[in-house]
Amino acid sequence: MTQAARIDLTACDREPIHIAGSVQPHGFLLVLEPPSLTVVQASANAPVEAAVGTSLDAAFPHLAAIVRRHLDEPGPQTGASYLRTVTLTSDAARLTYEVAAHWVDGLVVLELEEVDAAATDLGLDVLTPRLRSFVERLHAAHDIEELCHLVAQDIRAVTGLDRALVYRFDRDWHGTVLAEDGNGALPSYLDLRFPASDIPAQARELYRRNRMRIIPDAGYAPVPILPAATPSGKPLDLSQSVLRSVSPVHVEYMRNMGTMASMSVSILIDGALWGLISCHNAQPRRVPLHARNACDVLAQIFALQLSARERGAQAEQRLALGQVQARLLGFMAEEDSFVDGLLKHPDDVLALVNASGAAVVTADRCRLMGATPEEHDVRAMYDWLSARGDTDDVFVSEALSETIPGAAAYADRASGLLAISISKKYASYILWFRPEVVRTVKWGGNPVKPAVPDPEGGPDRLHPRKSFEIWKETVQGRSLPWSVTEVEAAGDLRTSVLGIVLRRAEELAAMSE
Ligand code: BLA
Repeated sequence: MTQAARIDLTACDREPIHIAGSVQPHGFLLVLEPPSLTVVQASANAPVEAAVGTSLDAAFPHLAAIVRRHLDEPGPQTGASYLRTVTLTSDAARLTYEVAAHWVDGLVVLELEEVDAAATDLGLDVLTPRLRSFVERLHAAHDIEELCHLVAQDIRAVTGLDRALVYRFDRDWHGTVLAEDGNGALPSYLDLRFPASDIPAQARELYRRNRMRIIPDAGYAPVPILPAATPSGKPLDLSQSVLRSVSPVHVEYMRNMGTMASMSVSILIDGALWGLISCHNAQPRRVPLHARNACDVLAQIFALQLSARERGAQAEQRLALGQVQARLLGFMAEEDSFVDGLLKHPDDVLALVNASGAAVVTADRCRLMGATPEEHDVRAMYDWLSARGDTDDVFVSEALSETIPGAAAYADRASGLLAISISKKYASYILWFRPEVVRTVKWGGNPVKPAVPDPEGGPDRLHPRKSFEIWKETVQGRSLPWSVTEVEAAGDLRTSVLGIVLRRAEELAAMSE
């Protein structure tokens, strides 16, 4: 797919979005140098009282006292921490703000978002029962899809946005919408797949480090942070900022999608980005900071439940495959040649990795079980594997026709291959096969053209695609993927076989002494 795209998508990965140099206008930002809390940088929309060079104590003493109280407290590991709500009286107005703070290179970054008087406050009395009910429903959920659906519903209820999607990344960083909740104002994207380039690598890394991202109005004009450099001469790192200005490519993407506001919460499992809860509104709309914090808590509870379920499912499969493995060990021990132990129990050999065919191949013999390619094709596969010379690893492929010449001819029997080498000395393998599973993937727009070059010919400027019409792709020549546990089971069998062979060799040596 990527070969067909002639445009260079790595330009997307290179955009330094963490040093945007500006903020979105729904709040203002101050950079303070402790201990004096002198303003060293400010967004151009900050009140005049907090001009660069003044001390926060002189500008807003009440706010300065709040900040000082938090200076020594360790903040959260990721994101800015919400301090509290303050009312600031300046020459221009008397306004109430939600204040967030974080540290960057020894400086305190304060971000103040105006409180929308019309927004409902999510006090503890509202939040606690909601969280309790959420946790109870999560526990009762039957599967991961139901979990995803519940979190989409609750996040949408807390934010009041038009649509909430649970978006999971795959191994290639393409993403699929697993669950959705919406009020019908925006189209459904349920089950659609989106190409990896929609969320480039550095954006994903940023979302891993800062779980919350909000864009209240994709039609905004960025507000510069002045002066551009911190006192140490560097651009201000906005990775943990809540107001950070957005990549222009992404703002355009949102407008093309008909979404004027968005909020994304990252789902991390074991520190890695599993997916996003991505919410949208057709019209501009700001989700207040305290509601975003509530969403972050919901998302974290969801992530814990998710990882517990995924671990549970893995443990169950490990146990089941472990039992098959134990039986096979017994069968192999009963026979003079371990190969006979396997050949007499083809069902268990296949069940060990949920394969539909298998082969035990040595230099002079090729023995087949279940649905396999013809013997000469298996032999060609063996030749290909032995030519690789790598006998340590489990060889895994889910698209054999892309790897082994001529494999397309027997895709119906072997599109997936799992292979272990069972001798350190001679080329001998156990191979397992899985048939082709033809699938139709529905993409949200043509994945071959995820971006278009700048009509003006700008060097580094790309534009996102304009159409998100469903684009169907028929995927051929692929099997169902081998799971981590299945690959482990094959690896364990390899260890056992090598052990048996070694023991037999030692026994033989001892007998001949
Ligand atoms: C960011 N792209 C994003 C974000 C999402 C998507 C969710 C996070 C910001 C947000 O919450 O709005 C993509 N939005 C989606 C997807 C769906 C959705 C997949 O609704 C599907 C349902 N984008 C492009 C191209 C480039 C690009 C070609 O299409 C690069 C040239 C860039 N996307 C891009 C960048 C960001 C981004 C740079 C980071 C924006 C930022 O945080 O500054």
